[in-house]
Amino acid sequence: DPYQTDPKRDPALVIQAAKPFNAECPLSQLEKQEYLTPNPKFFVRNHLPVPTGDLVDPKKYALEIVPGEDEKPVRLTMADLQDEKRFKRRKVCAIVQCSGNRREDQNSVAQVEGLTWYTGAISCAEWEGVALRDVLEYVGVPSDLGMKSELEGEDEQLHLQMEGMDRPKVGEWRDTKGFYGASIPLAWAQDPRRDVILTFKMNGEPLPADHGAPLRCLVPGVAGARSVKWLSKLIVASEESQSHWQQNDYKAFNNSITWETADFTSLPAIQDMPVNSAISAPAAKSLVQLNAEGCVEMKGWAWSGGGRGIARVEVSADGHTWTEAELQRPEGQSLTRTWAWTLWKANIPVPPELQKPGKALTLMVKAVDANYNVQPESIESVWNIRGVLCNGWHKVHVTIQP
Ligand code: MTE
Ligand code: MO
Repeated sequence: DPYQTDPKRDPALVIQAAKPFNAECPLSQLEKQEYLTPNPKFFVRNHLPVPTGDLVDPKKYALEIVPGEDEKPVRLTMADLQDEKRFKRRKVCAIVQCSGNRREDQNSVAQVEGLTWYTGAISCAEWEGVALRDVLEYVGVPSDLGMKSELEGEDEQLHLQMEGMDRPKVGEWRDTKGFYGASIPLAWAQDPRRDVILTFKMNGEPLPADHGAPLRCLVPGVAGARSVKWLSKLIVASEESQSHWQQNDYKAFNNSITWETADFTSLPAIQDMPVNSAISAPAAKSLVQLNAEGCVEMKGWAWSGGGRGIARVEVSADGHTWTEAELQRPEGQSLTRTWAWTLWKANIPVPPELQKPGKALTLMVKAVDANYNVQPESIESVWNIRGVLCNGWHKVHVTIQP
């Protein structure tokens, strides 16, 4: 059993698959509205067994960096990376969200393929490490190389490929290149505004095994899949990562495409994520109490990719009249460069005709990001075979306390 060496996990995590281990942040944690998710409650998305042994031993670990085609690889040890005279320490408060978060809502339209995530394939932490751009510059990659390559057009665009140490067995269906891999445009990897970091600390503690120890590349604002854990290699390349997860997964088709008609080469890999939000309290199917003003208290999170902050969060009990929620925005992050989530709460007035014990209520939320992108009303309109990027209005069905 290749999973027997996996780390011990907090029993409060909501397990969606045991081998490989996949579990969401529990609603009991989300409804507390703690800005930083404690490490043991942070959701886990693993495609393979957690690597063990010398490979991940910080004393023996080395990151291999290939600064360009036909260039000699450079190796940096943990001591090199943690040498503060060489690399300035950076801290970034950022969300990781799986592209499949809220997939369960798509299943309610028609069954999709993938883990049945509810609303908890998202968590937020403070990541500490060194800037990827500093490390790339140190190994000789000119700091404007990525940007210049983009200005020359699509064919010339350079990419930063990342490889993990978790490896599928040879011959398994995911054995495209023999490792978990992903890539981002090199221009983003080098852009100081994008805050991409090589991280070895999470919420002030050493990076836990499940989240990529000893070293992870944390890419804020994009699909979780691009934040490669157990990082072994970085490559500056003229093409994207050819891994299964960059090429043949994590793409969102139109809702009439089937597995038979899907052409994965026709769409870009998911990177910056769309605006999304969800209700953390009250829980679905729960009994709710009205307060003296005839309102129900609602709480939740909102987030958008690409650094776009949240402009507005609205809640409703009828889908026609909307009440604005009170926002707890990430401290110190501008609305044009926000990587963390916006937590919200609201007292939502219940229509008088529904203010009766035993009445069924549907509570809903939608968020608007700083670019005025808004969540679509229907789940069906964004439904896709892989169940990714589910960002229709989030709804919970509850009953007024009899
Ligand atoms: N990196 C490696 N090496 N192996 C993986 O399976 N899963 C990715 C990403 N990085 C993965 C990985 C996916 S799909 C997601 S959503 C995030 O890690 C989850 O990060 P977390 O487990 O720290 O929450
Ligand atoms: Mo993911």
